[in-house]
Order: sequence, then C-alpha cells, then structure tokens
Amino acid sequence: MRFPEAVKSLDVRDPLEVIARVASREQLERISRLPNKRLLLDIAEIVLVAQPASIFVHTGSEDDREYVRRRALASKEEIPSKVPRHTVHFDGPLDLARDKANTRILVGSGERIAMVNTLERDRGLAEVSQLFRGVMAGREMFVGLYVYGPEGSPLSLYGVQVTDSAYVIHSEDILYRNGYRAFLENPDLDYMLFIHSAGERDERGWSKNVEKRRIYIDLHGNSVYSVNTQYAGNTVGLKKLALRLAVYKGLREGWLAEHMFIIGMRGPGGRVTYFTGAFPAGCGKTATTMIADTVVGDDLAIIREIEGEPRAINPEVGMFGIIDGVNPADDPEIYGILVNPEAEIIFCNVLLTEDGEVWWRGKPTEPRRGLNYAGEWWPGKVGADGREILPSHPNARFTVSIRLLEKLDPRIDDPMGVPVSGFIFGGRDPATLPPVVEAFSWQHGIVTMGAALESERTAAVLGETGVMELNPFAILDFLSISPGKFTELHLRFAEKLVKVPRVFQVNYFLRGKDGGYLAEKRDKIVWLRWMEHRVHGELGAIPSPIGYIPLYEDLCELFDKHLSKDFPENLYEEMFAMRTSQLLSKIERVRSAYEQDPDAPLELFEILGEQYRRVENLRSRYGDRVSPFKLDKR
Ligand code: SPV
Ligand code: MN
Repeated sequence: MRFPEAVKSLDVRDPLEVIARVASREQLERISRLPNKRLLLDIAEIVLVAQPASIFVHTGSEDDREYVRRRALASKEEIPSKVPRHTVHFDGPLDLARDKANTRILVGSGERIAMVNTLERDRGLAEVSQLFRGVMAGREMFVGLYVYGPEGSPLSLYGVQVTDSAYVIHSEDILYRNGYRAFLENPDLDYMLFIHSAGERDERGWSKNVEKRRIYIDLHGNSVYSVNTQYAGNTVGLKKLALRLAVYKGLREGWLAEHMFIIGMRGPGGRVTYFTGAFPAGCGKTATTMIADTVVGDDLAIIREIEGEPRAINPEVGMFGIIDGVNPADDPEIYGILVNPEAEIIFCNVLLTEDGEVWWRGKPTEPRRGLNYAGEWWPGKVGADGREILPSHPNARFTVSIRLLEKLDPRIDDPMGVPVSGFIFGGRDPATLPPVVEAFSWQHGIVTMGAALESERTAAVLGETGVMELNPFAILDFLSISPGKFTELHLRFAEKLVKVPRVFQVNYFLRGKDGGYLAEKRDKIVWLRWMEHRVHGELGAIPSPIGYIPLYEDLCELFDKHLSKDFPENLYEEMFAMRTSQLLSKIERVRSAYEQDPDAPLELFEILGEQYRRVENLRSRYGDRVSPFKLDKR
C-alpha cells in the first residue's frame, strides 16, 4: 500500500475496475495491456486517493508527446514564446529551487542517518496520505513510464511518474527515454514510483500551498511523494528523487549511483578516455562537461562493475541546466542550442518579454518589460523588500535534449555504458587546494577527495560567505544513506575491479595574493589533458603530501600545445604550493564531521590521519607555504 490510511476500499482483485471509473476506453486499453500487476494496483490506489477526473498513459508515441505539449500549454503551466518549440514555465516566487528542509528520507522509528534529513516513515506516509486526498479532483492524471538508462542495459533502472502536471511529464519526455514498451514486454520490472501533485494552483498557475510542500522519499517502498511544488528538482521524479532511491539500491547491490557527469577525452591514436566528475552546484561541472571532447552525461551516472571494469551509463538523455550567465562567447555550444528554433526547449524562471523573447542574463539584448518568476516585470522593478527584482532568476534553467550537443558521445545509448578510467572531484576552494592533484590510490582519492569534498558557500545561500562546507562526493543533498556508508560503498566497490580508476581532484577557484583567480576559465582543458595522459602513464608527477601534482615542464608543454600560451614558473609555484596550515585545518574539519557519523569506516580515519602526518611533516620542515620545487620529483 502506498497510502496506508487512505485506502480501505481498494478491491485488490480488480484494479482495472477502479481505473475504469476515470479512464476513457482508449486509456483503459493502454493500461490493461500492461502486464505488471503491481503497477496496476499502484495506479488504482493513486486514483482512489487523489481522485483525478481523467487519466492519460503515455506510450512514447509522437502523438502522445504532442498531446503532452498541448496539455502543458492548455493548463498554462507553460507559456508560448515567439519560437513555437520554446516554451516558458514559471514555478512561482516561493518555489524556485529544491526545498531541502521539506525533503525527507522516511526511516523506521528511532532511526537516524548522519547528515541526512529524515522523518519517521509512519508519520510521513500518514501526512502525505492526507495531502494527496482528493488533490487531483477535476484534473487529468498523467502516467509516464521511463527507462533510467539505455534500453536493454543491465545498468538501467525503471521509473513510473504519476503526476497532475503536464509540465513534469513534458520535462521527462525531454529528459528520459520512454519505457512503455519495456513495461509491455516485461511483466515484473522492478520500478521506482514517483507520485506528484502541484496541489492547488492560483490564477498565475503557481502552487498555492507551498507551506505544505513535501518531498518524502520512501526507500522501503522504492517510491517518492512530492506535493504542492513545481520546481523540477522537487518534482521531476527521475531527476534527483530517483537519485536517492538509486543510491540506496546501489548500497544493497554493490554499485554506485553518482551525481556526476560522464565525459570522454581524446588522446593520441584516436583513443577516448572516460572520466566521471562530481562537483557541487556552481563549481564548474557544466563548464567541464562542455569543454570535454565528448559528452555522455552532464549530471548523473550509474556505475557498475562488469567483467572487472567500472562501466558508466547516463540515466538521462536531456539536460536541466542553469541558464543564468550562459552567453555566446563563453558557452557557444549551449547558447547555440538555446537560440535554435528547431530545438524543443522548456525555459524555467527566465524573463518572457512582451514581444515573446525568452531573455536571461547572458543574452546580448537588453531585458524588456514582460513576465518573470515574480509576475509582471519591468526594468527597475523593486520587490517588497526594496531590492531590485532580477529579470531572470539565478536558478533559471533550460530543459533540452542532450542529443543536440555536437559533442554527444556516440556511446550514449550503449547498454554496456562506457569504461571509466578516472573519477574527478571538484569544489570551490579559494585558499587551499591546487588546480589538479592525482590521488595515490583509489582509497586515498575516495577518502581525501570524494568523502572530504568541500566547497565554499556562495552568496546564493544564506549565511556567511567564504565558509567551507562539506559536500561528500557532491551528493550530500541527494544522499539517502550516511556519507560514511557511501564512502564505504566506494571503498568496497574497487575490490571487485581489475581496472581501478584513477582519482583526481580539481579546483578552478584558487585565488592568488591579490585576491584574483590564479587560473583562467579556459585552463580547465590543460588539467583535463594532464589527467588523460596520467591515466595512460605518459607523464611523470611529483608526490606531494596530498597526492601527485604535475611537473612544471609538462604543464608548460600542455599550455603551449592546447592554449598557445606561456605558463610562467612563478604562476606554477603559486598554484601548486602546499598551503600546509590550510591543508591541516581542512583535514581536521573533515575528520570532526565524520566523527559524528557512526557509519564512517575506520579506513577513512586512517587515511585522513596519514595525510595529516605527511602534511605536518612538510610543515615542520618548510613552514606554512611550500613551493612545489621543494618537493622531491619522482
Ligand atoms: C543540481 O542542483 O544539482 C541540479 C538541479 O542538477 S536540481 O534538479 O534542482 O537538483
Ligand atoms: Mn545536479
């Protein structure tokens, strides 16, 4: 039972009878062809509780896709722009981002998960049963069946989205592969279930009861409940809601669900070497994806051991990307897609000008009067707090197919995924870590680079800026298990591997004495090329206390070859200096965070301890700031 208290009357022998009360003949026929008994029961139960007026089951046909687009416009969830295939969706001023406080992992009574927001399962289910009661009255209920990965892949999962939002289904049509056929062919597919309702909406289409917004993740039932919200990070089930379920499933089955891009780098002889990379929001994840040679995925990865090799798939086929700042000079490929009239795009929380132009910060035009995330907008408009209202929101986004990328990797649909040669971890760190470091080993990298990933709090989040926040594997917001367990899962994962990936750490945000960034944006390509060569054993490195760092001569060559620029020795010295006191403080912060997590493996403390001693040694010999030229070359 999905709704424990609400459903007393479901006749388990005949879910179709319940569904027939709201389904047209055609829709009933679609549903009755589905051989999955449990799925029919789930749908019937949701119908009984949420009481929709009608039901639509998506078969994945072009007609159905078109129907969903039309319904999103008819319900005013999406507004047309002057480009027919470009629509605009507004979430409402109080619903512009993920709601961390009201997103809870449901757990057994008395159970706690370190660093994860939980709620007692019985209470949570009772609460959502109440919130979903009659919530779809008078509305159409959409049922979308999706494959979370390439069709026929042993790495893929399956998801069923039930929602009263055509926008949510439209987004999923762009972001995921339809799975109606897979469900027809396989009577006992195990699936994740996402139940969503935007709740009551006001005349502008915004969810009215955002104070009753709830996103509850039920690991036990492999399902997620989301209500009184529209923002895709809270509602589009297969995006971040599925990630929590997948992390948990991966823990039980010994594989990794990651908040990572998957990219390919070309090397000598036409080889392509694949990397996955985890970065917190706003730390260069998309930028790194876009400068890679090929792209398999920009946000999520499922990684499993197959015949001794780690293989990664992208469960998605679309991007839900930040649009703020995307401009023709810095982001030519994405910008080109966003202004391509042939591309099907949903723009979220941008400005829609009176004459129908979609405007965001980064467009060469000036913003003009129109509609935005806070209602009517005009240049100079100020909000109730006296502050100017930005024309387009900093978390404004675009939803578009990844297949439009010129760099799309041809193996995106490969059921066996791509072999992963390197894991990259990156955060925003102004003062401590060099631009690129390679771990001594998988274990060393997983602990000191993944589990210990920190990022500077940016101005977008309330509170003091400049504070370093722990964000293990850049996945803290999406963890359904403790960071300690997630770390342990990674450590054990490599034991099955014959080919163990290298682990790297990057930091694009190191600042110099004058406060400016030491590296240029485009320098990323050099760090990537260095990693690619290291994977193939083609370049040497210097063992520093925190891992291998590049040799000056090698970087000179790479800067010259790939960016045609000089790389001054003093810049290298500043970038790759060991800031020993800062490094020690970092280890201490990380250690004390994991001391609060009873699941943290002993190995984590051992590896942190060894790193501490190495850095401490260096500090006692050379002091606070140690030039890389003082380190022994190998
Ligand atoms: C992120 O914040 O990491 C995203 C967007 O990819 S959201 O879907 O909101 O999680
Ligand atoms: Mn993400």
